[in-house]
Amino acid sequence: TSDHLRHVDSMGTLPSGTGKISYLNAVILGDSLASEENDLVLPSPEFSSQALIPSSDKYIEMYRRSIVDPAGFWSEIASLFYWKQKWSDQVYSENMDVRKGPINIEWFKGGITNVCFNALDRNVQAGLGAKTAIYWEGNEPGQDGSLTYTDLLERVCQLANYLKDIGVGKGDAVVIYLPMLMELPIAMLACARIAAVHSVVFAGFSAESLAQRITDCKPKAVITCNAVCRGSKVIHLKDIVDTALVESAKNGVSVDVCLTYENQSAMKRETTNWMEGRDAWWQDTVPKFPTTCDVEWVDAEDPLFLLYTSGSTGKPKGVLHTTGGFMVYTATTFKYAFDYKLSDIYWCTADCGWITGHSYVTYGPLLNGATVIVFEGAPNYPDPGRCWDIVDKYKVTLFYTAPTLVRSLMREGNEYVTRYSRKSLRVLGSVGEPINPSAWRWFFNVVGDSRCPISDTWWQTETGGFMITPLPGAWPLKPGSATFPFFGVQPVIVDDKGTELEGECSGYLCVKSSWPGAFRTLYGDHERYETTYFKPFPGYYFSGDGCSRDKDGYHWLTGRVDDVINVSGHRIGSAEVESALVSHPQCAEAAVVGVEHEVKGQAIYAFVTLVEGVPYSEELRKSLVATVRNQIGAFAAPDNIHWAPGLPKTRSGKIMRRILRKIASRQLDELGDTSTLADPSVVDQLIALRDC
Ligand code: 6R9
Repeated sequence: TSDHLRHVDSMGTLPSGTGKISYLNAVILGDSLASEENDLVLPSPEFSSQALIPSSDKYIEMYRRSIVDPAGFWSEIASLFYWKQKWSDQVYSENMDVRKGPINIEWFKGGITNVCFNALDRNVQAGLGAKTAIYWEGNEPGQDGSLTYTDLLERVCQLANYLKDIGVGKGDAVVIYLPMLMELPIAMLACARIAAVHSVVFAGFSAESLAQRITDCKPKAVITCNAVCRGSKVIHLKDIVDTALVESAKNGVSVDVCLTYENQSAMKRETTNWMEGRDAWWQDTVPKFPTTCDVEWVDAEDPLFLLYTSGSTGKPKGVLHTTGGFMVYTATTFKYAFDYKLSDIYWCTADCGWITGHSYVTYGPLLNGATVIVFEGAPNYPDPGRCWDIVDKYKVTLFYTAPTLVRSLMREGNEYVTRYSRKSLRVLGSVGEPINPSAWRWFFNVVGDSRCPISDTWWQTETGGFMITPLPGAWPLKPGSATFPFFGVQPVIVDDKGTELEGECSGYLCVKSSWPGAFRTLYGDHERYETTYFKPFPGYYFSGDGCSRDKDGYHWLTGRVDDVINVSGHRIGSAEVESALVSHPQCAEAAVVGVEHEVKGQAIYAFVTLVEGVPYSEELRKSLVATVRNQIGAFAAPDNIHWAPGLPKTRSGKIMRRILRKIASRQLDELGDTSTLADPSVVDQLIALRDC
């Protein structure tokens, strides 16, 4: 058995109080406030008694089984889904060790199924046809809509038929560039139904970023809408797509069809730029197709979708997820981490442009037959009470969001929260970055009225679903800790040399052996997949995150250890921002680091060296920031441009980001050894220019 399991076993007596955890400071949910002194928050007996996993004993029993017998554990769960044909006797096969040959992960191979069928047809057949699948809430309060499972199935079938009609078939890519309209999950599911591979691009990405992704995956069609309102701004998405398609055509990738939804509240069709022959209005074409559509049955290992994400170097990576494992894993993690019941109303504030919106707006919840809220607007529009207004309006029971949103609403004061009832809330969730204990406490005490457990879910685009997460009802929580691994997940913490650390420790977070939701490759670049994730610590999947484990076995994520910056929960590669900056004609060189930010978690801080003879100016600063906005998207714009006559480099020419991080965060007494720099005097020059 694994070390982790031994570790869990050694605490097997929880929560009776005879285990390793000291209960001196424990509070029972609902009994009193979680505060600085009370660092353990126990689920209330009422919550635990109704929970799917009511005790740590039950967790330990299931966890043990999942590690000792993964094939048995996961095939029992997978049998709850519809398979046209069962998988082969070998439930999974894996090689996660680069020393033993190519990395290869397969789950339920030979099994024939379809994720859309399981999310929609199966639920309708089970009698959920009249249940609300999606409540849609628009940008303006009062704009709303809803679809039952039967409605959703019909809409998905119409679009699937349309896509087939224009020639999209099994294995073809479709790029989706849509805001949070119901049409976004509809488009994802329609692709899944006909075995097309969707690649959703977050609608905050620039034309250039969109073009880059289109060029990489060569879609048969792009699905978009003409415009969207975000808060009080109107954004012309179709124009962005038009520009991107011109750009990708220059790279030799031309797209034949651009299906455009007319988002009437934002823009009328008459004012929308149009290319005859290529562009089609969704409303004019899709509803003409039949409301039933045969399912394209696929192998469990056939691709389901591609999602581009940022790495520490180079261009964005196309993370590829396949069908069977992703389906089983997202549905199961959703069910247990939120203690899901059929009567729940679930709201995840993430956009479907990110992995959270794939796994936990669309697939995980709908596979469980859940009612999901899709919110198009901004959480602080028309005022910072909007989220709680929506919670009361739809009687939301499960609310899943990001620490950056919690912190930004916390700053607005409790009044915006307490004026709403929120009594429907049952479980809260957090994702995207470590949640700091003070934000955790505010979320717990103020939003959840000290009643609702918080599932702080650690996972990644690459992992497909939750990896380390509380199961509400099972474990006492610690504010700021993601607690323990999900079933079947074996996290290990290693040192520089890749040696597994035991007990209380801190190091690099890796995972030993595969889980069904794991990504299978980076699209078109299996070598980069192996190099980035499996070579740093042979034998393990390397997450890129730092982590410590405390004396009670709780996991505490400490942030990225590579050059990925996490701004408001969005992953941004420093190399991408640097390459945008150096594309500016007056920029000679740039180095980008993350600095702590009160609301966003991290902010982008850029050191910029100008072309010889170009003077610093406010105007130039603005134009550099605009370049990043245009090339990546507004969310990646640097908060700071620090003029740099030179950058600190080693004699071999490597930029020492460690030093830049210290200068950026004003920790000048912690610069460390600068003697190995090719020119140590650049450090003093940078310090002198820090407030210019
Ligand atoms: C799901 C998602 C992944 C990175 C990951 C880590 C950070 C996400 C976290 C968390 C601490 C949590 N992260 N959830 N850190 N606690 N609960 O966000 O995927 O966009 O790929 O980002 O986000 O640094 O490595 P993705």
